[in-house]
Amino acid sequence: MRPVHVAAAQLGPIQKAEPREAVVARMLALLDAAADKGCDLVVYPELALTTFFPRWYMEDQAEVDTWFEAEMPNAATQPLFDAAKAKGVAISFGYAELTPDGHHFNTSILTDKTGTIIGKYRKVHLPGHDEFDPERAFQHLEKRYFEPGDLGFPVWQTLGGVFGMCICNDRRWPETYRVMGLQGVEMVLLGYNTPSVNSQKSAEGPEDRLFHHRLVLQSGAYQNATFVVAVAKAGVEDGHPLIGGSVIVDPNGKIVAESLTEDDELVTAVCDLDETVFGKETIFDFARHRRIEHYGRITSQ
Ligand code: CDT
Repeated sequence: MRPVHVAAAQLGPIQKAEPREAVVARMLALLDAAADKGCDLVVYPELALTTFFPRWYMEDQAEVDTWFEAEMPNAATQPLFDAAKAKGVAISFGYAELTPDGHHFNTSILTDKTGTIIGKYRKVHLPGHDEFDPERAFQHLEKRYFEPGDLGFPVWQTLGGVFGMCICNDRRWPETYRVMGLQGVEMVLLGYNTPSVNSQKSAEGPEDRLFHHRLVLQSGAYQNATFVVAVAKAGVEDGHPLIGGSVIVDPNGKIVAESLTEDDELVTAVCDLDETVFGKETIFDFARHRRIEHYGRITSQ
């Protein structure tokens, strides 16, 4: 048995005016509750510290940069790292990263149980558009504010297993899971901010959105024999609804725990990483069964 007691720490909405310190206080409350339950790892959403700012069109780069973190930890988030260390709980969360040389990424980090950052991932699949689009019901300007991640899809050995990260739209792409699967990933951590309606297709509402969300997580988990922990920022941010549906998925593709609300909520499960072994050694033994001579098109176009 290699049990990892994991908490998906769903966050309810964060309004544009809500300061990072107030959000961190909410994250600390979830961390405390998770520690009280005996969790080893707490996973928070994508862009956990602020509202989902890519819905807002901005021309002034100085204004854009106010949504980014130039250091991690920083003054606002240090209490989270301190609490993680004090409680002996590993954490993972997403934020907008401004690098010392001026690059902008949609990033997530993973710490060990001492609050030390051991892993960083930068979102590869950036959805949306880079100019104001009057045809859309609302904007989704990730391609304007972020560069595609430059770190690939690494995995990290920690908590007795192999962990990977991806962010929101990445979860819709089979390549995301497979690149980590090929490195033996046993638990994929991901946060998301998914609008409840499609800005270009009003008929696609929350039911469809939640269906596609579960579909990709469950298939990604099954096809790569890995746990997947998917954590929402949910609810209505300044009039813009985001789906909930935070889930923990096992290596059979089954949902073992799911959120019930669109508010701050803890979803927990004890995941035995040894449950990944059967799939990895049988139907998804990649070394024995994959036929890479037929897959060239995947990376050549
Ligand atoms: N944050 C994020 O990646 N959201 C996307 C919305 C896609 S619609 C432009 C998602 O895949 O959920």
